[in-house]
Amino acid sequence: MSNNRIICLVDMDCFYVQCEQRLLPDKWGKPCAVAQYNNWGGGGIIAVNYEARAFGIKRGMRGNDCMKLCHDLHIFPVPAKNDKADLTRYRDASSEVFQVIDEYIQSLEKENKVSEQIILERASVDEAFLDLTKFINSKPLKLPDIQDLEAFNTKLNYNDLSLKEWIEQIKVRGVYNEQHLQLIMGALLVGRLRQLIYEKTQFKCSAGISHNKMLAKLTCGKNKPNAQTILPMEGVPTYFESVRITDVRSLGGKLGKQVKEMFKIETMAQLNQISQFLLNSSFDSSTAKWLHQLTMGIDDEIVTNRKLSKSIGCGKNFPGKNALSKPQDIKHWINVLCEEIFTRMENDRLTNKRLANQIVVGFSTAKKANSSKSINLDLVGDQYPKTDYIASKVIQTVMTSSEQFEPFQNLSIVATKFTDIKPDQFKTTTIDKFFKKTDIPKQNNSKLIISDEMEKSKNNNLTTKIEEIRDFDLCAQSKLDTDGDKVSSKMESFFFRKILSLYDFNNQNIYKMEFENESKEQQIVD
Ligand code: DCP
Ligand code: MG
Repeated sequence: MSNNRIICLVDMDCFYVQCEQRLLPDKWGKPCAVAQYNNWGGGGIIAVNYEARAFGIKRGMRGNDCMKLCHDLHIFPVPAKNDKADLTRYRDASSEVFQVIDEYIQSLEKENKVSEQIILERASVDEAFLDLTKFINSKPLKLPDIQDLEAFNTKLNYNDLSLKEWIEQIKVRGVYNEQHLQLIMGALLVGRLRQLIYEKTQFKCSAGISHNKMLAKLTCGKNKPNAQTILPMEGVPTYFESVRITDVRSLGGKLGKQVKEMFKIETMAQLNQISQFLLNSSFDSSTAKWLHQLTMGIDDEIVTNRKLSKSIGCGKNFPGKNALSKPQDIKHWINVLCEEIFTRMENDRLTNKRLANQIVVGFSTAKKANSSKSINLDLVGDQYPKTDYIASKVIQTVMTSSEQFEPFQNLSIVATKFTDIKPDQFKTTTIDKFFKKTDIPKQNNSKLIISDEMEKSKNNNLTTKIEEIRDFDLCAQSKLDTDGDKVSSKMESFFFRKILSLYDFNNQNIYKMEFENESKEQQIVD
């Protein structure tokens, strides 16, 4: 059945702009944009709020051109670190939003005394799909007050009917269409979620409520900002007269372009008119069938239970004369990117108890855009190798590729192929509780002290862990100023590894441990 699921998409409105406005509240309600940190032409615009869009300002324009369209435009530069964009602010804000969504789902399921009824899929930094089917099916269906829906700025995407007219029609007919009621209940649930997101984060968002991912995504954009739009199956044929093929999420790339050019058409309604015979003669049978179903608003793609992003990536462009031609420059930037990615991978490992198994290095040259090479990390156990090791592997891979003779116009590194660390495998979670955060500044010969608790368990738990890491004796590289009598070399290597990982991603902080018996403070000389 094409309409037996209730799928929603929640998408934050002009997300990066809102993140900046929250830090500078004077700017709420005023035309604003966010520009990439480089200054050429006033920076490249990557996010535009709706007040600025009214002046014709769009993503991809240069800041200076935007200022000509709107003199009052405020342009926020993307924060920069190590001479490259630093997106931490937006990622953190995204985590806040997902935390609210997660808590909301948990509260609904708790109320219903069941778990895993609602599926949440993180689709991007500011988008989430929700499959509400099971939850809604477990509730008695009833038509809510129209005011409740209007309070959430709910619209209808069905010919030119207003929400009110549609609901009146439903009432008059007396026989309620189950799918319509389910959509309306979905809209109420998502409306409450949007309100909660606003209350907890100050961010406004929009939502699409329909029967599958394709329709939810399309209809979400229909009445942005700060609105939600219901698309019933009956609304699809008329709506698709105005939907461009390449606006459909699975047709945004090469295939969509190919379809458009092949049949000289623009819209989904036009694609619907292409006969199955013609589609079959142009594509393999499964693609042809799938394309035809899309044109009828049918999309079977499931909402996957995924609260975390599938990859962690960072990159930098080197346009024009900034292209990297010298090996030392390429090495420098690979090191910078690896430093960033490793910090985020480590954070992710500890927070989300998972490990990336592959690194994909991407680069473009004037001759060849978007080359990529994969590196398997060949992980043993529950930890990553050191940043230097990852960086050297990346450098080796990139420098031995034939493209090295062409200057690099961009470089990117993406960590991917995540696997969960099984609880019994994740040794550091049990060890982490022994570490206390301290505010000792980086340059200050920070202290390494083992806690009482750690000492007590030294003979069982910890000893095993130390044994397990004996193959990683980093003693020789260690900057740890050890007292050989007090600390065995195995212990040293363990501490050094531990300190390294904690130190690396906290950057400014070091973790503090205390010896019980010796009350001896070991120095880490930075
Ligand atoms: N983004 C980016 N570069 C792009 C697309 C997006 O840096 N090519 C960033 C900036 C956006 C954020 O990701 O604020 C979310 O992307 P969206 O496509 O959801 O765009 P917005 O949230 O800005 O606007 P909208 O209200 O249309 O969702
Ligand atoms: Mg958005």
